[in-house]
Order: sequence, then C-alpha cells, then structure tokens
Amino acid sequence: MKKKFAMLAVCLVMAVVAMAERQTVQIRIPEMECGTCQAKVEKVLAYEKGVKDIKYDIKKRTVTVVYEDKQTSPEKLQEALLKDLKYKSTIIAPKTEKEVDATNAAKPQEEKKGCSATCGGNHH
Ligand SMILES: [Cu+2]
Repeated sequence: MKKKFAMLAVCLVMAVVAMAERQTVQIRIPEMECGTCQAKVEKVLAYEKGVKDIKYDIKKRTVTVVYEDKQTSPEKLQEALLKDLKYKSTIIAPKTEKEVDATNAAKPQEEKKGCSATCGGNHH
C-alpha cells in the first residue's frame, strides 16, 4: 500500500516538473569578487521566486541560474541584484563554455576593483 502511494507521489512530481518551463541563464556580476560577495548574491537570488538552482563561478564572476520562467525572469533577477546589492549584472547570451570564456577574456581589467568598494568582505 505504501509503495503504491510513493509511486503516485513520484508521478505527480514528474507531471509538475514536465509542465513547468525550466530555463537556465548565466548572469555575469563583475562585482562578485569574493566569498562574501557570493554569499550576498546567493541570499538575494535564493529568495527570488522560481529560482531552482544556482551555480557560482567567482573567477569568472558569473552565476548560472536555473529558474521557472513562469515565476521569474533574468531581468527580475538582475533587478533584485541591483536593488538589494547595487550589483550591476549582464546576461551572458552565449551559452557554450568557450563563448563564455571569450566574453570574460574580452574585458578583464575594469572588473579588478569591483567588490572591494561595495562588499565588506575580507579579500585575499
Ligand atoms: Cu567581495
């Protein structure tokens, strides 16, 4: 009996997952320079509706967010970052690793000072 119930639950979950549209977006946050920045960003993004998964890459200053497109949008996430942290961000359109690397390599200098001004974190 219990097994049947579990099966039903699994089916329900699968149906819900299949219905919702999951999207992935990569957002570049030049000011996310250390663990403290990351923690701040995490707090903001994790509380946003519809955010399912977040991956961070501090070296590249990017976050990769999996979200439900019915509940939020990359623009809303950017807005939240700007409003709560004053972190400007850009959406990285190219999706392959190589393209992302190229985007990052294109402007390495201006990011350098980034977070020390805005975050109270202990850098290096
Ligand atoms: Cu920082």
